[in-house]
Amino acid sequence: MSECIFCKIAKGEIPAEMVYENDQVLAFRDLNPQAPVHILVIPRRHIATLNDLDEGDADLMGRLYLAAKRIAADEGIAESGYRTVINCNAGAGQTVFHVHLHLLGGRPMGWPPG
Ligand code: DGP
Repeated sequence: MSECIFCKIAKGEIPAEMVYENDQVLAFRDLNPQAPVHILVIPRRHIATLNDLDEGDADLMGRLYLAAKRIAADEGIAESGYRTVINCNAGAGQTVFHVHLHLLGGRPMGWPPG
């Protein structure tokens, strides 16, 4: 998707503070952090929303979570605790239509989320 901002970050066309990359997944710091640690983990391939996943994406989605686990350890929040969130569609707060997992930590988290 040539207009997708996260595709542009994945291609290096827009700068981002990268914290992790592999052949399928990359992770960078959120531009508008909601916690001391706020990192977005995304697939390199464009998938607009969770609604667009199919059976063939099961391994890829597992890889997003494995990357999040690794980054949480690197960021020093694995033991204190962290939250992972994927917003799906506007009603849930999705503003960038390229699947991304928010990894948030470094402060106490309330529940339920807003
Ligand atoms: P969501 O609301 O779930 O779609 O989250 C989108 C997040 O993406 C939001 O927290 C802000 C972040 N974001 C938007 N544009 C950019 C950008 O150009 N660079 C970075 N690093 N983050 C961005």
